[in-house]
Amino acid sequence: MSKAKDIDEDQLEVHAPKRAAAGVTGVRVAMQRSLSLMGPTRTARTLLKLNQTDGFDCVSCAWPDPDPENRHAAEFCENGAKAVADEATTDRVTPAFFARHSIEEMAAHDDYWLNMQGRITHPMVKRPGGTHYEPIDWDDAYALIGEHLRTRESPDQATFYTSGRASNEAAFMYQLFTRAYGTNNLPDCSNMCHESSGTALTEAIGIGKGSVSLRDIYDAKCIVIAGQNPGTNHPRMLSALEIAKRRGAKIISVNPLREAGLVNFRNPQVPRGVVGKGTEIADLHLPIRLNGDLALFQGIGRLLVEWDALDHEFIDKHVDGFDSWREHVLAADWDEIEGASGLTRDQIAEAAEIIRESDATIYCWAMGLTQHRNAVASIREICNVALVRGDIGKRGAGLCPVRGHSNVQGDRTMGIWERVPEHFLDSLQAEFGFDPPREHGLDTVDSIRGMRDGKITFFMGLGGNFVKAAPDTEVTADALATTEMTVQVSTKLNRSHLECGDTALILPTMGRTEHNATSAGEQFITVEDSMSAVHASRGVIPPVSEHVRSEIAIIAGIAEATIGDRHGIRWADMAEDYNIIRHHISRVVPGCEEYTHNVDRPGGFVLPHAPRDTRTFETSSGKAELIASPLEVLQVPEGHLVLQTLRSHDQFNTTIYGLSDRYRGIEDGRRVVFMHPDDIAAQGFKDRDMVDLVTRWDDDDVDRVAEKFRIVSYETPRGSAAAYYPETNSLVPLDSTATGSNQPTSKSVIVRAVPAGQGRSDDTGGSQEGVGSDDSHKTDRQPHHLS
Ligand SMILES: Nc1nc2c(c(=O)[nH]1)N[C@H]1C(S)=C(S)[C@@H](COP(=O)(O)OP(=O)(O)OC[C@H]3O[C@@H](n4cnc5c(=O)[nH]c(N)nc54)[C@H](O)[C@@H]3O)O[C@H]1N2
Ligand SMILES: Nc1nc2c(c(=O)[nH]1)N[C@H]1C(S)=C(S)[C@@H](COP(=O)(O)OP(=O)(O)OC[C@H]3O[C@@H](n4cnc5c(=O)[nH]c(N)nc54)[C@H](O)[C@@H]3O)O[C@H]1N2
Ligand code: SF4
Ligand SMILES: [Mo]
Repeated sequence: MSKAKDIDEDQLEVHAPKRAAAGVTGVRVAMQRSLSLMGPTRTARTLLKLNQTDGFDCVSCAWPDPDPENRHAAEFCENGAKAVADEATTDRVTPAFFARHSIEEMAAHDDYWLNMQGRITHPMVKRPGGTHYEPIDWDDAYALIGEHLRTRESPDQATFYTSGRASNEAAFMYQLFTRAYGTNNLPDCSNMCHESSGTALTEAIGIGKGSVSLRDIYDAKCIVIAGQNPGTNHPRMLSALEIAKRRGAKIISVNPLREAGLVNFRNPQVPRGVVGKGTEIADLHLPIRLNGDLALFQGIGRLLVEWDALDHEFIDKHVDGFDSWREHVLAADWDEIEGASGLTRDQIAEAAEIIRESDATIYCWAMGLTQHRNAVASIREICNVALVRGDIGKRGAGLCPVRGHSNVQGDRTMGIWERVPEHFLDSLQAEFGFDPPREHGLDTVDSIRGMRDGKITFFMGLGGNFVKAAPDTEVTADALATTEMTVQVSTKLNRSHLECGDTALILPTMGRTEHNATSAGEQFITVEDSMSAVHASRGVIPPVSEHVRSEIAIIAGIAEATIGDRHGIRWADMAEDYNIIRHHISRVVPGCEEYTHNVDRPGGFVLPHAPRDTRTFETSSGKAELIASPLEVLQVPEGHLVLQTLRSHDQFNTTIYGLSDRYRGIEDGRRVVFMHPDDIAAQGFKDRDMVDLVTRWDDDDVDRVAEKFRIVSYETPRGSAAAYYPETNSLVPLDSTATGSNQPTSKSVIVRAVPAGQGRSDDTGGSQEGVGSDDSHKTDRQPHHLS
């Protein structure tokens, strides 16, 4: 009956990596996937409305849309189409499916199989001790949740996670419910994504969001792209880079890997891209060692100071802390910089030279920067360089953290944040007349600790796949299993339905592709992209089943069953007429005055951003803050590698669409570890050998193991390895987080490879060449940093 087979890793094929991204292959793959999952009618109905002003916002990444007058008829990329096909699939997971498959049996399948079963059609419950999910009425489900939440000793025993696909309306209602219930425990995927960016930017410029628009990208003279793989994760960014290139911009790529889209791009939307050679994107590629970015940007800073290539007028007027930063970078040691970055002084000078020549530079970054222990310091260093060049609040220049999930930025704007500012809580209080909790809540990592330690007994996920997205898979799974109740609002089956609490609910929801009518008529939702543009999104196809509900209806149902009309909040009315939610938003959320009106015009509106709009900075000094950070160098013991955990071209986070990481040449398998040929040899292995990956975290003295990975010889700096997320999440220790943001360090896991089968044995240390005695690994085998 099942629609897909589990992955057979023996089918793995390894080809030479591709140099160019997109082109006809991208179009072909997108169409094939769409037709096979959705059929021709749904393919046409959805794709023609994808990212159009009268259609729906792409469910994949947060890259912005061009102005309404400049949109193509096909304003999407291969991976946007795959995401739509994945949601709008015609396959269904029905009560009969759950009757056939016990939880134990489903758990024996892999994540690819789980997702391929299709869309969930009915609310389901697993009762304590149950082996199967059974159908449950919506009202009974709400009552069960309400009963549980009302009988907690403290609201802080519950935690409410959000994944970044939730609409602004759903997010606003969810945080309202959580706070009206009495807790700020609002962890979200952002805690694992751009938390480090938000922290660094708020300290540096007073606002945690990027400062550029799409027009700025077109107008930039130089664009630095660090720790980001746009060809796969933000594919239409390449179209914008192509425009910038044609207008003369220089592009610098900072990445351990030579990612296809950064090297060459064949735009499938223009004939020359389909048939021609495409556009060479990067003018300079810096193959940086993992976690070398702090050193690189200090090196660039040092050269800019030495060359006096600084915007003194801007610094005098707008910048605080310049003198101490200047002293600091002038003292930076070139040997250390070269060692930490793996780059030569000449390479760094070449980059600095391009930045010096440009009077408008944009700095883009993503997970390659945010998921390290010193991530906040590294991003601060990027801000430092941008600020001393005056590259903010002017055309063609600025800071551009490229967001992941399509509405992750909007969810934060709407108050999904365990540490939301006081003024937001004041507005909430003024609007709804209750006293919201003021104490900070728990983020993702602290929620896991809370569950593990028995302090949290209830987990709810508004979307997402918590157990696979979070670090330390086994620890997180055990933590969820200790809870009394887990509630997952989901579209598709995933591991978080199987690693669950005593009572577990699956509440199936409509996706963004589906149109949504209530007794008050057709409804639309709103979203915010990575560049602070907010606009409407209207679904176009019928909901998967008459039994699924919108996220907004589900939140309203749970709220009514839990707190009823305690604060006089009109939950049911909001769920009928989303304009009521938008009116509340307009009075609570800064920058959203006239929200109802502004979101409903083509292209929507752009939220205010003081540094971008007026070069003003809402920091304590009233100026942009330069901060000098000690140059930390990741120390890697002999025989060990730094492992980054990244995305293939055929997945969306924990959702595995297929088995083709086309650009990197990997087909029909996912358990691979990319290594430099010399590292392979030095560790006594050969290409394609099967290994286990082991990491030792001294804090708990536990070896974490991920088994059975094929070694693939790859162009990556020596000492820097790579493997796919989420297969490697079991290696990321829960307590290994970024200083200042508590974000898991998924891009710098210190591992050693051992022959397959030996990872779980007691004494793997001794079997490794170049690794000291057992005593030595207590001090050597974990990441620590020199100051
Ligand atoms: N198709 C698709 N699109 C997506 C997603 C998806 O899974 N699939 N996920 C969405 C989400 S939630 C997010 S957050 C974004 C993620 O978008 P990305 O951040 O592009 O995602 P990753 O695959 O994690 O890639 C990280 C990149 O950083 C590089 N890198 C790793 N470590 C370092 C380092 O220390 N320094 C430098 N300079 N580079 C480094 C890697 O080689 C890789 O190119 O994409 C979003 N879009
Ligand atoms: N090792 C490692 N770990 C990482 C990362 C990494 O790079 N390396 N990246 C981190 C990052 S950047 C992120 S953002 C997180 C992602 O963490 P999450 O956001 O938690 O994970 P996703 O895989 O995006 O969630 C997929 C699930 O969302 C549900 N879903 C899809 N669409 C909808 C919808 O419209 N509504 C609802 N209610 N549910 C829906 C489906 O059931 C699907 O199974 O993972 C983080 N974890
Ligand atoms: S770039 Fe991102 S938002 Fe745009 S179509 Fe592609 S996946 Fe969707
Ligand atoms: Mo993300």
